[in-house]
Amino acid sequence: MDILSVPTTPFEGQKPGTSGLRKKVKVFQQPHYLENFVQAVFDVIDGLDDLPLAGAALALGGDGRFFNRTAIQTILRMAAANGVGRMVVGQGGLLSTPAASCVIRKHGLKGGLILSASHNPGGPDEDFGIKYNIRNGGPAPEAVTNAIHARTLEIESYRTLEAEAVDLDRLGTQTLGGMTVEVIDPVADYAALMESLFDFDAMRAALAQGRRVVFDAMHAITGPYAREILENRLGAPAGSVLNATPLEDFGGHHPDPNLAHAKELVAIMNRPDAPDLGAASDGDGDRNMILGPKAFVTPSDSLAVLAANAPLAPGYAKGIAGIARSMPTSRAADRVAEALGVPCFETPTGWKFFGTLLDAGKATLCGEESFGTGSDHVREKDGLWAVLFWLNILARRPGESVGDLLAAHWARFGRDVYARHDYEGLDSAAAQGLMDALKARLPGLPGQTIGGFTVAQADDFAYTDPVDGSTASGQGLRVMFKGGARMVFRLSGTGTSGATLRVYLERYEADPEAQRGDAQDLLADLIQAARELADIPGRTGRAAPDVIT
Ligand code: G16
Repeated sequence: MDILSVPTTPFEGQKPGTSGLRKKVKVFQQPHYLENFVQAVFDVIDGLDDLPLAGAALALGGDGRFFNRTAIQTILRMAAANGVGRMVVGQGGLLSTPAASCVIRKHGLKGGLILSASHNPGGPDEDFGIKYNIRNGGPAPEAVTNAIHARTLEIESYRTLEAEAVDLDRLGTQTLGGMTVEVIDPVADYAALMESLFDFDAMRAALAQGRRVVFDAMHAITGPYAREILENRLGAPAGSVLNATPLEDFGGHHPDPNLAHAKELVAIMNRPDAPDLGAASDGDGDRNMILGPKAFVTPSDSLAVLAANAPLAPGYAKGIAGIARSMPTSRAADRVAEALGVPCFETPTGWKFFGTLLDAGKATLCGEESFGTGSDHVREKDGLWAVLFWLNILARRPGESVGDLLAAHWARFGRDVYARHDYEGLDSAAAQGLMDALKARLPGLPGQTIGGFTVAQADDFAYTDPVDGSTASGQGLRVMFKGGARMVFRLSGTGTSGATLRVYLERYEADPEAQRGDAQDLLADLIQAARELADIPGRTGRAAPDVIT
C-alpha cells in the first residue's frame, strides 16, 4: 500500500481545551481538519516518553457518538502511514475514557487517542472531540497539548494511505499496511480491574438480600460496562441499567449526569419505592452522579465520603496516601484528609493536573465538582468506579441509606454547603469582560463587605505542581470571606459555542440542625452577593443561571 503525503494548510483554533479538542461535528468534517490535528499529535508524540512513534503501540476508541467510526478509520490509516506498529481498538470503536486509560496501562502502550466530547450532546449538528493520553494512561499535560497546538499552526502535509476499512466489529487481529490492528473487548480489562478493587462478594450478597441499584447510562458508553458489571457479575436484576444501548446521538439527550439532565433517574429516586442507590454516567463514562432515595450527593461530598470510608473497599484497605481536588471543588475532602493525617492537594480544573500527584504516590483519591471522581487505579476520572465504590460502602454498612451516610458524614466533619451556577451560551466578549472587570477589582476587595459577607482574601488562582514544578495561572477568580464562605468565578474550557460562566458557591456549616435543607436555600445570601459582585445580570443580560448543580 502506498503511503500518501497530502498537502494541507493550518486551521486556526486547534487548541486543546480543558480536555482535548472539542468542536462541532461539522467543523471536524471539513476536509483535512481531523487529519491535521492527528498528524500534529503524531509529530509531537514521536520521541515523547523516550519512545519513538515508529513501531509504537497505541490505544484507540471513543464514546460511540456520531462521527466516531469515521474518525477511527481515518486515524487508523494515518497511524499505519506514520509507522505505528500496533493499534489496540475497542470493538465497535468503543472505549470509555477510564477503560482507555486502563487499556493503556495494562497493555503497556505508548499512549492512546480517545474520541469524545464527553458530556456534550452528539449527532450531526452537535459535538465531537479528540484527545491524546500519555503512557501513564492520563490526559497529556499542558506542555504536550501546547506543543500539539503549535504544530497545527505550521503543518504543511499529513501522511495517510488508501486502504479498505478495518472491520471494527470483529474481535482479533487484522493488518493495515504494515500495522497490526487488534480489536479487543472494550469491557473485559476494565471489569477485571473493578473486581480487583471492590468487594464483589459483599455487593453480590447485598443485592441478593434486597439492596437495589439503578444506573442510567444515558444511551452513552457505559451501558455495556454497567450491564456486564452490575447485572452479569453482581446479579442486579435485568433492567437495573437504564438507557443501556449506546446511541450516536445519545437519544437526543444531553449525556451529562446532573440533576438537570438525568431527569428520568431523578424521578425514580424521588418515588416512595426508590432503590437504595441511583447513579448515572456521562457520554464517555468518566463522570458520575450519586443519588439516594430523595438524596443528592454533591460530587464534592462524594469525594469526601469515599475518602472517609475508603478502607471498606479492598483496593483501598491499606488507607490512602492523600487526596487531590480541583480548586473549585468544595473543601469537604480537606476535612477528611486532615482527620486522616494525609495531605490534600488543590489543583486547577482538569484531570490532567492530577497525573503527577498520582504517579508520585502523593494522592490516592481525586475529585472534581464537575461530577468527576477517581483514584490511582487509572489516570482518568471514572464514573462506574465511583458507583461501585458507593455500592461497596452500602454493602458494608447495611441498614444505612445514602442519606444516612451523608448525615453521619456531616455530623462528624460539618457540611460544606455547595452549589454551582452555570450561565451558558454567553457572548464571549461579554463573559470575558465580566471576568476582566472582576479581576481588576480583586486587590481592593479584602476588607469590603458584600451582601453581608466580609472579604478576607481574593486572588486569581495560580498553581505550581509540587512534583514537576510546572506552573499554571489564570485558573479562576477566588473570593474568600471571613467565616469560611467562598465564591469562585471561571469560564468553562469545554464548551464549543459562546462562553459559559461558572460560579461556584460554598459555605461551611458545623451545626447539625442547620445543615439540613436545600443548598440553594442555605446559600441564598451568598448567591445574591455573587450576582452583585460580578454584576452578572448587567454584564450578561441573564436574570438566572441555565443550570444549577
Ligand atoms: C473535563 C475535564 C475535567 C473538568 C471538566 C470541566 O471534563 O476532564 O477535569 O473538571 O472538563 O471543565 P470546564 O469547567 O472547563 O467546562 P469532561 O468530563 O468534560 O472530560
